[in-house]
Amino acid sequence: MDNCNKTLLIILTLLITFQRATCTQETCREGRRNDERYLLYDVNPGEGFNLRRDVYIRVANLIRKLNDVDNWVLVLPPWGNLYHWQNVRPGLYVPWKNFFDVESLNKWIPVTEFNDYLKTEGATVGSTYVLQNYAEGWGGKWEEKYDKRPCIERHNFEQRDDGSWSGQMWATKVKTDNFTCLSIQGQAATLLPLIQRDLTSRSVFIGRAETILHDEYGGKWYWAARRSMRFARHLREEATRFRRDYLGSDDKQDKTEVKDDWRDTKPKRGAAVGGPYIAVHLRRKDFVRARGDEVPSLKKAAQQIKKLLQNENLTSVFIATDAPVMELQELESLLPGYKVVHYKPSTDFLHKWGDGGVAIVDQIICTHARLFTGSYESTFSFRIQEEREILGFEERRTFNRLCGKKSNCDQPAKWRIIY
Ligand SMILES: Nc1nc2c(ncn2[C@@H]2O[C@H](COP(=O)(O)OP(=O)(O)O)[C@@H](O)[C@H]2O)c(=O)[nH]1
Ligand SMILES: [Mg+2]
Repeated sequence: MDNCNKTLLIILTLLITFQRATCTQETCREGRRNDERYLLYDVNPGEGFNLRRDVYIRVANLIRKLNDVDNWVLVLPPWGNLYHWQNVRPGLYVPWKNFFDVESLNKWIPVTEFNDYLKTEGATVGSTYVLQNYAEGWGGKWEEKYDKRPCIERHNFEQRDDGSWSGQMWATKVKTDNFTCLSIQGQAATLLPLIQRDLTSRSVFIGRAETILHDEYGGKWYWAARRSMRFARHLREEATRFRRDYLGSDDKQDKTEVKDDWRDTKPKRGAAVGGPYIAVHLRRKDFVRARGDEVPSLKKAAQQIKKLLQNENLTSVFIATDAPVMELQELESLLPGYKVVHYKPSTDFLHKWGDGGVAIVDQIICTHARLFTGSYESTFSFRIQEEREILGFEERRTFNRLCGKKSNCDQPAKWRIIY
């Protein structure tokens, strides 16, 4: 090699090194490494926002394990069309950055939005697996297994003349080379050999991912993935303003300040005090029918709220609820002499962030209360309890729920944070 070529080579190497060293999550993706592979997943359309957050943790920790040897990126399934979100137009899907701090997620596993995936990979996926249970059931004996089986439920993929398949993924028509319905019983890691052996596909889509269980519910990795799921800044700021203006609550006084990076945030149990209000998550709508005796009447709810306020020596109660306005007004009338606070978004906020954004602001406000009480078996309430564990509240101020018919009802299980 002559000197001129040598110099050129050195300059080129330097350029490449420099680009690697200075890239951010987004720019890296454009000059991505060739061995980078993508895992896409989705959840049964009937499932709500807060179970979906739980499924994210299962899949995130699958990526973590895959990345012991490979280089996988998780594609975040767009949000939309959820049963409860009536103000979000059907057919409209929104990215995770509307609700979550994606940089924070990236500190646990590499993630990318579906839109960005489409830009770099196009509307194609190597292999698609739609998960399902075994048609014949468990067979009485629990073993981890999966098998290719005929599809039990209807799906929206069809085979094309060239043998490949085409189907809808979040309102985008996507081509996939292989399509399989996979009966499975097991946890996220049960899928490891399946994905690791699929060497021909650069990308894999897992449908109905809620079918797999957690590898380790409530363990160290569970909590790491959970802590990485910080809400988007604009939602946190909206909640902060509301707490300050209507509830006399701020992080410094409430001792709920957190570090910029969730990995540095490890408060001691009991360090968090919370704002001068109690918060109630009063789940109504479908729960009134489906959870019958476990859901209190409004009168019973008001009695329990009064008691909690008296115990805490407080006069303000924040109500997060999916109840119709009439029910909320009735509850308010049952609490005379107390300050009943409810978050109502501006039209602008609702237009921008939809019902999902409003629900998150409600959750953040509940998270910062002196004491929280939730609703029986509501994932919306469970996620608030987890957020309070992350902030370092005393257990007795977090793991509570309103009783229905039976006044001395069982209280929620305590899923304590682990670092
Ligand atoms: N804004 C607001 N929405 C709520 C509240 N409770 C329930 N919702 C709505 O109803 C949905 C509840 O569904 P999900 O997340 O599945 O929780 P779960 O059904 O209670 O386990 C939420 O995603 C919200 O859209 C609340 O207190 N405030
Ligand atoms: Mg639900």
